[in-house]
Amino acid sequence: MTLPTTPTITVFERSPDRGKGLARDMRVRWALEEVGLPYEVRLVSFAAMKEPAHLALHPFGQIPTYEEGDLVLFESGSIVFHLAERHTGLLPADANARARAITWMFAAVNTVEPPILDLQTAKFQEGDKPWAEQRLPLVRDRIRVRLGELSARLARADWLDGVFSAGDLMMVSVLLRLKPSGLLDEYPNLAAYVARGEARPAYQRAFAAQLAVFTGNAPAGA
Ligand SMILES: N[C@@H](CCC(=O)N[C@@H](CS)C(=O)NCC(=O)O)C(=O)O
Repeated sequence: MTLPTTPTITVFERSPDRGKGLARDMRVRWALEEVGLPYEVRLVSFAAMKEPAHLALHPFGQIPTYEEGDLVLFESGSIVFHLAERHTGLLPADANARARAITWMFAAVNTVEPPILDLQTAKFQEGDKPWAEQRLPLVRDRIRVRLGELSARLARADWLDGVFSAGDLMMVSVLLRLKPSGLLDEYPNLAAYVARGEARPAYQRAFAAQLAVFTGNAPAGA
């Protein structure tokens, strides 16, 4: 009998968001908690992420990575998809519903996340440029376009396509990055959607685990 291998993920040794749960290991931790899979955590420094040992796992020198036996994955969306495919709880059994949930995963990282990342670039990497003040409102408006469209589609539903899925896990994770900006509050149904995601026990466990790395107060993994 082959015993299942406990997966190992890599996360920031020092969380730049001070444990707010915005780093992308949080999505992977959340997915692991949703499917009830124990995992181990390896902390990496910014310097170590750019060294050969980590670059062998992640060509772009980032976190998270995922190791399970001889399988190595990077890209949070791909890792969540891998977990959702191999365990129950994150993708519906019906083939069409499953395809739609996967579509929402792609929509989260490919359509909704890019303008949100632009805001972070505009604020933190380009905030001192002379044109930064002019660029920020444009970036915010591009986010509003996407939020307006998503808000219209979600309407009064709890989740994007019936039951909670990996599509919601990815979308909520992406939207959470907007919390400090206040933009989410302009769309009450999206703010409530994100709050529903955060209220899930699996999210809470994942959040506590990532916070513990920052505070040093509790076990880092599940
Ligand atoms: N598309 C990648 C993005 C990974 C990423 O940007 N990771 C950040 C942490 S959230 C990182 O490692 N930043 C440090 C760096 O890029 O040097 C994913 O979803 O996993």
